[in-house]
Amino acid sequence: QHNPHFFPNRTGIVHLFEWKFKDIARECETYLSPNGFGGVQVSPINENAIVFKRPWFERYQPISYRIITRSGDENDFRNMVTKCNTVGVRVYVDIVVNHMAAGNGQVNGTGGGTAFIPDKSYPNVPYNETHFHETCAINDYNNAVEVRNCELVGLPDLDQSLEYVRARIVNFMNKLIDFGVAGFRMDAAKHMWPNDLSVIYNRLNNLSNYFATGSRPFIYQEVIDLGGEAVKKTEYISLGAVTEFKFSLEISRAFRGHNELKWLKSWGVKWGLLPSKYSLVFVDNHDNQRNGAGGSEILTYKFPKMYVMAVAFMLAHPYGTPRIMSSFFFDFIDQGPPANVSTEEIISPKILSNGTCTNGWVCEHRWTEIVGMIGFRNRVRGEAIANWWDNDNNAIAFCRGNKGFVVFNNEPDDLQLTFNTCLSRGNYCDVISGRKSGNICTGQQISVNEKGKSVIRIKAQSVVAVHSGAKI
Ligand code: QV4
Ligand code: CA
Repeated sequence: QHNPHFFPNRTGIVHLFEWKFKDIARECETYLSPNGFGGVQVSPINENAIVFKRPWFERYQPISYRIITRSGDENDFRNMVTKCNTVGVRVYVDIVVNHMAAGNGQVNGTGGGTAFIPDKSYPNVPYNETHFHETCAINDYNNAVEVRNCELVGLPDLDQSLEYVRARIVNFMNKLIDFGVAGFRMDAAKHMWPNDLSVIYNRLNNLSNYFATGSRPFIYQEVIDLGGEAVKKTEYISLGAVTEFKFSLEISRAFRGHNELKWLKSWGVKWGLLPSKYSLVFVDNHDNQRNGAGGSEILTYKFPKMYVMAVAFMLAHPYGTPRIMSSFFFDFIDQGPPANVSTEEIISPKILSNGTCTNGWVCEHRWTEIVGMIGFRNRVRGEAIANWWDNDNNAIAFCRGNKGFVVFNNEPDDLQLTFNTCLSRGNYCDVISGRKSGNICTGQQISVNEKGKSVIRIKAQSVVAVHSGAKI
């Protein structure tokens, strides 16, 4: 359950946060597939509580396991999964089964269902109070029993040791597998017992006929472990991959200038990160781009220069399975996705002629630098890091075999040097400042001589990346 099942020569999971299924289907066909992305993570797809002012976080408050949210209904979801698989892009679903919706009295759901919270009654599953742990709050993260059996921010806590609860979860997940999903993000995995998760995962079907016979779902579990708590990320790695929040924090610290880039020479397990195959990596996610888990250190779209460098490093380096955050613009933490003020329907991203998004959507995955590095990662797959260079401070460079070369300059001044690129003689397009278009570069062109050497100028706080797929 550690294999993401990407199609050959594809990589990266894009989290299309709060996107509608119809828009995701179109994005698979028109952008993600042609540009080599591996898959998409969708926001929770099951019926959720309608919360006043429609904050994004209402999607983490389940009312039932019927597929109906502001992203679309079951039919839209199925169509999307079929379309994305057909063009070689996998779908991963965010699964929220640690808890159900909170509230004071009756709560209404996005599919017309209701729940009565004081009785822990969710008739459209159905769950009643016998399916939950006793009410208690999580206050002490040094107490694993409390973390697993009490309530995360007051959300009624399901008891996954019960056969009835396990069966509801397994049936929901198996339905999605049969629709053709490739796997799952397990929300709040820290708050569930590894043994219960193990039973649930083992009862999941093999993947559908879009996959090799006998394929198991890819599972990546949300366990925030920055050290110092009772629950450890290593408790979950035999079950599936784990979201590596230490990666997010350390990479953000480095490219913010709070830790010299030269130290990245030993990036990986030596930094206390999980072994690569267990590690789902990202610069920011939908939580820590707002607050929490690393807080103010985390780089996001709001710091574009440093963010691009960090994402480029993540994609240039072979460690982990990378996930790209694709956000909507926000001014305050709870702000929901762009929506029509009267109908509250989510507004689709509009794509401009230069390929970027508008209508309130950031679409980091469409930034030239980020999509360019997806192409780089696909091209250098399987090639080791070679010829590490650094200036003993905040400029670093390395090759990936003889297929790719990348240099990062996080110094206050531009840098110009002769580098050994490991590449064969010829002209290459920098995939950060532009791309290869026919026989020209829309950005910087890099000439490599017969010795593999090239004089390269890298602006302050930027990256230059070339690979054999962008040779002209
Ligand atoms: C409020 C009070 C509580 C009180 C409760 C009583 O704050 O003290 O007990 O009312 O009813 C929202 C509100 C929160 C509110 C809660 C219940 O923000 O103030 O509690 O609803 O009404 C997201 C948001 C949460 C949000 C939640 C449910 O981040 O703010 O809570 O959705 O809508 C830890 C965990 C980790 C978790 C992370 C945020 O280990 O697992 O916190 N991350 C995942 C998701 C995250 C999501 C959840 C888990 C919950 O990535 O997005 O929380 O599904 O680190
Ligand atoms: Ca729990």
